[in-house]
Amino acid sequence: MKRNKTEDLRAEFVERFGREPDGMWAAPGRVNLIGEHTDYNDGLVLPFALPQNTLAAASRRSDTTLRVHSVNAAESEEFDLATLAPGAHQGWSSYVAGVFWALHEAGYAPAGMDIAVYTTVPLGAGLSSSAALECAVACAVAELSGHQIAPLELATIAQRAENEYVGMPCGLMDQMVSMVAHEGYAVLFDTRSQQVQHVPFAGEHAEILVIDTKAPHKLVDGEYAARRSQCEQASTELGLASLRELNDVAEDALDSALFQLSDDVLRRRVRHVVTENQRVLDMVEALQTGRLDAVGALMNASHASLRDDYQVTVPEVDLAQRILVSAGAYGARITGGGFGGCVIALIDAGTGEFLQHKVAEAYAEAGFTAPEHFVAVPSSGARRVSSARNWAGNIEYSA
Ligand code: GAF
Repeated sequence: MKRNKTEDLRAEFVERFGREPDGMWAAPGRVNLIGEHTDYNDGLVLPFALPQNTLAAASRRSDTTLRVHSVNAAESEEFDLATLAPGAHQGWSSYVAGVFWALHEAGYAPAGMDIAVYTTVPLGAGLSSSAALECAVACAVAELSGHQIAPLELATIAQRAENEYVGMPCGLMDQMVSMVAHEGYAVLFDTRSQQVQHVPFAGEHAEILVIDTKAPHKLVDGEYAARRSQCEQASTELGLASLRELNDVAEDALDSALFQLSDDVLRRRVRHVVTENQRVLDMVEALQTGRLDAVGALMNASHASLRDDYQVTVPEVDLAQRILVSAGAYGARITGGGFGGCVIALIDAGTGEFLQHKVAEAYAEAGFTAPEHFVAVPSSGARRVSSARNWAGNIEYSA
């Protein structure tokens, strides 16, 4: 029988916990095509799910103990569900425990559980490995505890785990795309109305190349929180419920808002958020009409805005973006929260190796760590990948 990662995780689960898992769930990481730092401003985002995902194998227990094992970290932890408290501990297991805590806070009683997790989402690369972990665990725990929870609510519970238990004030984009994505589609998510539209992504001629810059992630959480509070301060100064309101009114509303603001940093942040929301809408239209040049131009404009106004790029990221565009990509931009992480580029299918080679050359010349790369294919959201009755047979599972 050919082994694959689900079978490996099952074997690891059996070795750790001495019994079969009741089931296994998968939830993906993501790239964001456009709409960056808009999700905590009631704005628009357009991510798609990666084929790389986190698997959670789980079995229900009859007590209130939570035992978790991470294959990637080669570590195990044990908690009593009755004593979970935000901020009590850190590291990968806080994302797992946080989901139990947030489910409880939302009025759902999670059962005690044995869980083993394994991920193929690159860690710390801005591809949303945290949300993938939260969502895989949330699906497992909800189902095994006997709760039917709609994807939007489960995504919100996962976000609450990250916001309040882990202490990272993220928006809802990453959890939402991880829960609801469809293969071949990007997810247009309006974080204000909470409406989702599935937008077909590209065709056979174009693809998304992901360059993992390997730039050391420094100050990520602190700088992210600072951006978020600057946006809140700007909204307060402008008397708005959120910056999204500036997209609802006449075009010159942005100019007059910028004029009213007290300092230049706030002006830059607001200009980024408002123009980025418009770029999301323009991107959807460009995709729907197959105008790859227009898609590329919007990616470049988003990158410039994130570099100059939102100030979340680093030299490795800017270099990769420049090289990709000058070597033939339609457009390129940083994806995710920033301060390192990945750059994505819209490219002609089959040109990825050539383009990544150009970036690697430039990195070597600049003395940067060698980057990694892959072509991202829009993939499915969270799902159960196996059922208990499959475990005994010679069935191959795929995640
Ligand atoms: C991180 C956050 F988790 C998201 O909510 C989003 O704000 C993103 O940064 C920036 O667009 O991935």
